[in-house]
Amino acid sequence: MLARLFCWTIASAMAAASPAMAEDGYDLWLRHAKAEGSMPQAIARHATAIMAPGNSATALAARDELVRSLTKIGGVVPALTDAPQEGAIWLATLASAGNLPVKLDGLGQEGYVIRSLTRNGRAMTLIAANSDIGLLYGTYAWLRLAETGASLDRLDVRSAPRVKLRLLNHWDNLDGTVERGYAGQSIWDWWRLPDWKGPRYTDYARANASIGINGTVLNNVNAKSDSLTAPYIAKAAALADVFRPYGIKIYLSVKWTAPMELSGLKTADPMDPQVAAWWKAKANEIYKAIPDFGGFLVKANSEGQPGPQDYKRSHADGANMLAAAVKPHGGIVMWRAFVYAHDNPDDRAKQAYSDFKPLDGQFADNVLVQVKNGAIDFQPREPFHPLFGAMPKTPLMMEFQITKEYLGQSTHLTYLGPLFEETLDADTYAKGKGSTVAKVIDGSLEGHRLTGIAGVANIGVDRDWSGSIFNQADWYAFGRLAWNPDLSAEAIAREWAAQTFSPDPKVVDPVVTMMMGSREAAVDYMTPLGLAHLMGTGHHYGPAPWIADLARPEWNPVYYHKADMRGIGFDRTKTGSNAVAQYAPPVAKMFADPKTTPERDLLWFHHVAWDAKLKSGETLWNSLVHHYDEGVAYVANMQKTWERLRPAVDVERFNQTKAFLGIQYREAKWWRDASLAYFQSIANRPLPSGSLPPEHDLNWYKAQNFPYAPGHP
Ligand code: GCW
Repeated sequence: MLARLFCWTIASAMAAASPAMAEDGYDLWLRHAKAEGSMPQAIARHATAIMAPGNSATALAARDELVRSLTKIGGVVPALTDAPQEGAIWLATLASAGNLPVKLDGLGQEGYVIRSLTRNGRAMTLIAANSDIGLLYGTYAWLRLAETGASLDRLDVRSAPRVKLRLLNHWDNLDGTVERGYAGQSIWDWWRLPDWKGPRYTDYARANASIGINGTVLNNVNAKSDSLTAPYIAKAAALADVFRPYGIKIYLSVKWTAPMELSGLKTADPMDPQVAAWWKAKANEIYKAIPDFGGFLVKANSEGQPGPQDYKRSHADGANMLAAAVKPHGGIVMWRAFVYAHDNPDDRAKQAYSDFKPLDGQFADNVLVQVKNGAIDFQPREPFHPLFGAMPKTPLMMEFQITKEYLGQSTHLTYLGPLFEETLDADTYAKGKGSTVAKVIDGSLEGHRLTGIAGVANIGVDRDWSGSIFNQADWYAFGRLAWNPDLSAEAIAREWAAQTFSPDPKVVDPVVTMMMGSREAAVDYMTPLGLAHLMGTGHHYGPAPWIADLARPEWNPVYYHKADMRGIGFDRTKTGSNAVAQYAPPVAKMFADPKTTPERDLLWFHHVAWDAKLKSGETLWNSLVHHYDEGVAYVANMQKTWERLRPAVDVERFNQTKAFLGIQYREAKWWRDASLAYFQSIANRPLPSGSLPPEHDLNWYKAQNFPYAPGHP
């Protein structure tokens, strides 16, 4: 014990002696700024010492995290103790403590209890769990409470994750590029792995564990077979070793034709015994190197990727063959439902449902079907995907996009918490009122035990990890909602802002206000009233609603907005594609009628006349223009709010956000002006009074060209 204490004292003294680190965002929400006002005393009173008898790598990580953070917050190194002490934090599992004064039933392996109690006459805080990983999660939860200004006197918290698999999906390529990545190159240094395991990997694991993320898919769903070769398995194993103490398992995306590409098999037909044997052997090889390997993620028969349908087999045939290979090892398969075929003329929004709904009940018990939040593709707003609630016998895994392909890429401040929340709260009515998407995902609606949620990561080698300080909030919000889908986006924003900037309400309140309306603002300046998919080709940067000449109809923005002399919008009712019929009857009925369709989804489901009157009494055309105006005005307001925060935020992070808000303002205006220039050329109506004409004519906007926009594969 003394030796341990000694090491920590030296390490912390060195940390304290080093010059203050630049506020470059590297520390994320684990920044642990020196507490101000009465907070340091309040925290110190409840953290006089740490009693942490466990000695697994995970238990030590929990203890070290406490020492590290408390040292930074209070400037004093907390002592380690073996005996109860007034004000100590006691980290205990049943195994490490012998017996515990709290009940841990129902918490599973990952849940925790935080309880203020008295031990041998001493007031202490117990963090207890059934396993060491629960202790680590409890430790982060206590720190979160402490740093967001919660009272630490009478704590009585019980928490367990509602969703079993809480995963990041990295769209990282083996050459270091990141598909739809706006935060620099991949953090996986494949070239120097497995020998060099830089410190960033541990910090990545810490950040994820602090918000409860317990798995990561290392490579792009547009996968290369090479990631399944022996050298790459060894590299993945090295990462798994770093992540293991933090409760994070690794998974790999696989390319369907890997057996042909790597071993010269003549086919990848899932019913071919040789193919099945190849995958079994491959799974055995992986599990030998990574005994707790999580499993496979598959994008098949989607956007040019090969898959079982190439052999006239179904998605279920394909998924089940892979599932059999990982099953003996406890692995799972996540099979993506993001499909739309080049030879299917039906509404793109209907195709995933049409393909997958008939397969309900056919998937093996270790398969999850991974469904994007909406039926098209991570747009600023989409109604919830009709598959949610429609496949009761299959565990459906949510796929959100944390990286902001369609919401302003790296620079726009568009907090995604409200988007995630809106989808999770949506009512599918699959089993009557209250059958929310959250209940589909957490398994409670149909009694599924295998449950999952994935977020496409926004992480790269940028010092701030996510391309901007505010993008970190999207990663944070994803993790927090994955743990508990009922948390509110606003509460999460408050936590994040307090830890990232300062718990002072004078900072938190305006920051949260900016964040909470920011996604709606992006909807307004990009695709208001249910419009979608109007961005530039390929790189998806900026507006291009006029594009009409791409080979596949559903690649063209005009396919989605269908603006003509009469009006605008995609008729998905009976008179159109009838996509509404894919929803449960009460939802279908609501979406079938423009009067009962929420205005925010209006043009997603209906082609509406330019002069139709909306609820506000305005015509559709005028309302459209006003939404564009409001979106731009919101960004201008964020700029003002941020300027007022100058005295409260360090220079480096203040300046980055200020510069990015400047870019956002320019681009919001560009989206508005270009879209209105184009739609006005079709609608032929004047702008309502008070709305300024676009800065340039339509041809100017059409001539913009961005060959080097980032993130484009
Ligand atoms: O959103 C689209 C992206 C592609 C992506 C695809 C998918 C990984 O533009 O870059 O490919 O979705 O989710 O498979």
